Amino acid sequence: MKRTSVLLAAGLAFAALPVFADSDDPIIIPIHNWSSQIVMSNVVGQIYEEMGLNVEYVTTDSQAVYESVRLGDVTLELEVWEGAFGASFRAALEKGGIVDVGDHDAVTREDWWYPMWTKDACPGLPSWEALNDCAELFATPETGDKGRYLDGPVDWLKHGQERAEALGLNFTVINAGSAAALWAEIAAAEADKKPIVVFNWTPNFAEAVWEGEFVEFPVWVDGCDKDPAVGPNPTALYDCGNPADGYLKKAAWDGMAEKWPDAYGVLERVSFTNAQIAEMAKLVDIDELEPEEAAEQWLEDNEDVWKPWLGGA
Ligand code: TMO
Repeated sequence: MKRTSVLLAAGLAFAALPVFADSDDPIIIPIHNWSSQIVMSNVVGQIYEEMGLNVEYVTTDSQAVYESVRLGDVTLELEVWEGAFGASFRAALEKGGIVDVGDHDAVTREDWWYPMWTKDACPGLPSWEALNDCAELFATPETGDKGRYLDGPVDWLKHGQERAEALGLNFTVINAGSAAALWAEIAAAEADKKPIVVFNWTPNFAEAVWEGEFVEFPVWVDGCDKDPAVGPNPTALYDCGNPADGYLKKAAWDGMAEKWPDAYGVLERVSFTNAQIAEMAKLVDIDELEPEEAAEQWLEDNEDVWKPWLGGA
């Protein structure tokens, strides 16, 4: 409809040619279950609203979202973390309908992590082999004589137990129900400095609260999740850590650039740093703002960062 009006206008007089206007249809932004993604989605959504565009937020599964973007059911994804979502993103790219809108400045890591007091009990850390030698320190009634590893919610990482098996780890992988359960686990262990190993990531607010380190697993090599020959165990998949310097990408439905050209231009220019993303998480997880308020606050404090992204829009 907007195309037609442009073509009609062009036929009448070039001077009257309207700029390609973004559609009035809502830009649909998916929301997941960790704070920085929710705040960042609201930040970009509020920028779009400032531009006069319509925005709708939908809560979706963080793996299935790549299929939703590909089909145009949601318009974009602001936090494609390589460790957790690289495989789903690559699979969607192969099928078509989704585009890589480039990288944030941020460098990411998502993996097994321990608060520093754990190292006092298991001094060979951060090596995964040393962790394995200490497995009994992490045993709980729930895991018997095996160590307990508290992984993230099931939608983040799909192959924790397979990795444990591929590397012969004496650990049982338990999935947390929420990000909050991970923070509660660390906080509870802190009082008596109980050794724990949990899923964590960077950038995140947690690094400003608890000193800690990632476990060093065999280095991630592309294909580790597809080809058993890749990684130290020649007969198993998932025998590598997640990327230690992973990307954080933006993705969009491949119809977005045509339907909302200004919004797409902004999305191309959007790029958050590690510090900015950690701050977004902090506004919710420590300062306890609602995500919408956190986004308002962030926009207010960072005009010099985001105003240039508007470009000519
Ligand atoms: C997807 N996450 C950033 C929570 O690892």
